[in-house]
Amino acid sequence: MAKTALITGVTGQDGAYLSEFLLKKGYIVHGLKRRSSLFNTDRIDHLYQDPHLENRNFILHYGDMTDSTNLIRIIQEIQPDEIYNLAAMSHVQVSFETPEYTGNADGLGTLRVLEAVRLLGLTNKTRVYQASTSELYGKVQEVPQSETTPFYPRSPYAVAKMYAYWITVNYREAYNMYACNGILFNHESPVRGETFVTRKITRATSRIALGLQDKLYLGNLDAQRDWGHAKDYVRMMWMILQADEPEDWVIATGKTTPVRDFVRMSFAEVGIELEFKGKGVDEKAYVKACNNPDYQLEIGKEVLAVDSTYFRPTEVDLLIGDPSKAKNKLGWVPEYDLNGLIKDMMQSDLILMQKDQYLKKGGYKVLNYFE
Ligand code: NDP
Ligand code: GDR
Repeated sequence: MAKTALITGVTGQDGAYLSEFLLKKGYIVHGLKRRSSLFNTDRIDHLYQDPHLENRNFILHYGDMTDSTNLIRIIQEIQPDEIYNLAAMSHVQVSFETPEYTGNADGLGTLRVLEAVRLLGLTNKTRVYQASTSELYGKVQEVPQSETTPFYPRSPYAVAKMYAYWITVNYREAYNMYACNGILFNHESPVRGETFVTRKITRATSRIALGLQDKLYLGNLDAQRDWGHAKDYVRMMWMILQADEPEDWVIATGKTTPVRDFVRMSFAEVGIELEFKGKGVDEKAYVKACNNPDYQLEIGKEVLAVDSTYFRPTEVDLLIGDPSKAKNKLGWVPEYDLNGLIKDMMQSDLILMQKDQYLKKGGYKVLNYFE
């Protein structure tokens, strides 16, 4: 019999990759999507199945993490073998602007899922994966960060996720539920949200190379992140729920890179060498060499400036994960390294931006993206 999974946050980066992965494994996949005034299913449109068809294996339900009646009804209807709780207001900076909502959706939302499983008598059937995060480590206590490193969350997002982490542990211990935290470090892809730093960089690099944008504005260039590819990380979500015992797991590459070097590597991918000058808010980057004849960038052109509006009230300076436990016990071997990730993102964004270039050449107005 095919297994049934429910993915909350199915329209997000990880939801889309995980749906593809589980469908390939023969699962029946149900996804929770929010009502929005415009279509919000871009990332999963290739998986869409006509609701009038019988025997569908990819089924979407309207829902919201802030509405327990809705979560209880859907879980009762589906009786899932596995729940992947990926839905969250996931932007750290935005969480400073919407702290209460973030606490409700990311923190209490997790409780609502766990409690629905318990109330419906599914504790022996349904396994729950909770999307925990390296943001829990926050202010550096120890490097590299492992399953035993103390938490010190530094944003309303991270504090909400800390509640979600511990309520997952508590339901496991109190009710003998199979509930696990995957403490995932940053993972990116061509469908990463456009306002996260990596995608902001690969989009802007493509636009600058193609003459569609002059400059990229960023915040803290010194922050260091352990970046992996989302495709590798969703495979681990599944493996975590297949383990004999429910446990918590760090998933990371074990390497860290400053934001500045991510910029440098993205530009290098299209043959543009950068020179960084200045410090702090006065730091800028200029074209040092342009080795690709397709791009007409002047040497010395300023392509990056720091804008302090992107600084956060409290920052997480350094994340570097120790994935030894997942490597040894689950056989975690990522396929992508940082170069491979950047190549994948740049290739995809160049193609996307070439469409804008054709429009511009045809006399149509193309928008600038600065956020
Ligand atoms: P995204 O922001 O791309 O996706 C988040 C998903 O949650 C979207 O489908 C979004 O819907 C949905 N969502 C947000 N709020 C609600 C709500 N109130 N009710 C229902 N659905 C909601 O995140 P990622 O895919 O990158 O991340 C997946 C999960 O993993 C998140 O919980 C994130 O916090 C966590 N995480 C992510 C990491 C990363 O590096 N990507 C690392 C560690 C943890 P909509 O599309 O309508 O906005
Ligand atoms: P993060 O990702 O906060 O680590 O959370 P993000 O890409 O937003 O920031 C990474 C680092 O880059 C610095 N930065 C900027 N960030 C953004 N977004 N925009 C900028 O212009 C910019 N300039 C510099 C940030 O200050 C930060 O240090 C992500 C999310 O996916 C979370 O949901 C997840 O839990 C963690 O990763 C692990």
